[in-house]
Amino acid sequence: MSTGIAASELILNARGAVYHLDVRPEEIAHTIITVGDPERVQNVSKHFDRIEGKYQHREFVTHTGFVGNTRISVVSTGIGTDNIDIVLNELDALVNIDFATRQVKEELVSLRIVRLGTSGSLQENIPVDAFVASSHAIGLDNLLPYYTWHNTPEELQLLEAFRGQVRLQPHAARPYLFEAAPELLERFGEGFHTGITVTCPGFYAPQGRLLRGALSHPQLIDQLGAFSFENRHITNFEMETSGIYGLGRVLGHRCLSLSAIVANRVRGEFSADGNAAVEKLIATALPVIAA
Ligand code: R1P
Ligand code: URA
Repeated sequence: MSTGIAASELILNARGAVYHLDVRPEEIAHTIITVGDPERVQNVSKHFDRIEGKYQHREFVTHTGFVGNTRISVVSTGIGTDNIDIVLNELDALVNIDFATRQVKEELVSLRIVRLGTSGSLQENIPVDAFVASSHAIGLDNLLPYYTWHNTPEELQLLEAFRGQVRLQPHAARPYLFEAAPELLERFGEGFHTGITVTCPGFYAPQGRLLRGALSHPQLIDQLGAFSFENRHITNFEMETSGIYGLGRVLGHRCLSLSAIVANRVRGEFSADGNAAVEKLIATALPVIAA
């Protein structure tokens, strides 16, 4: 029998927990909520009927508990798809690799992963404090090109339209696209705008924001907002969704990203109370996720 995945690849600490998350297999649920801000973890878990365990290492805070009979873990990812690479791989390892033998299990678990985050709107009619459910994610970041994956014909058509309408600088990353898990997306019709979310590799110039310096692509916000293909539009942008949807596809997990809009980039407005909008998103989404 092989010795399994090497110590340098699947890194376990003295507690037998996975390297960055510091969580052991029995400590993680199969329904996962991800949030960017570590402080937001307690804002989700305070709605749990029972908290079973709390774990923390670096910016990765995990609370596992129950809403009714549904066991849920809420995990903070920090900002960006580079952190999503760590969180999605370690969540997958926790359920799909036997830590004793270091072998991939024969029966694989498909996690349900829902991001509850904040985002900037690219449409005048999607105001601050509104909610968006991401039907698709387009990645302008550089994470997924390090993996291989399969797209559906519909995804490839939409991606082709995007590449035709939004011309990025030649040295920028090549955009990629994935759809949400349909069975999760369909639960969030009422009270949510639905559309394509663009994931950017930064908050300032990669989202067309300029405090000082100069933008290489000053038309970015206009071009993203004007994109249209078969009545599909880009609603918003943020910094994690493409990595979650993309690694979800690679590893066989079902993913959805929900956002509270805190900035409207067309109107130049920012929410007067973004924390209240996020709190409302959590209170709205959690019972639906747990159902
Ligand atoms: C930027 O301010 C951060 O906010 C958004 C972006 O994706 C990025 O992580 O999400 P979170 O509020 O979930 O962190
Ligand atoms: N998060 C982002 O990434 N962008 C915004 O404009 C607001 C929140």
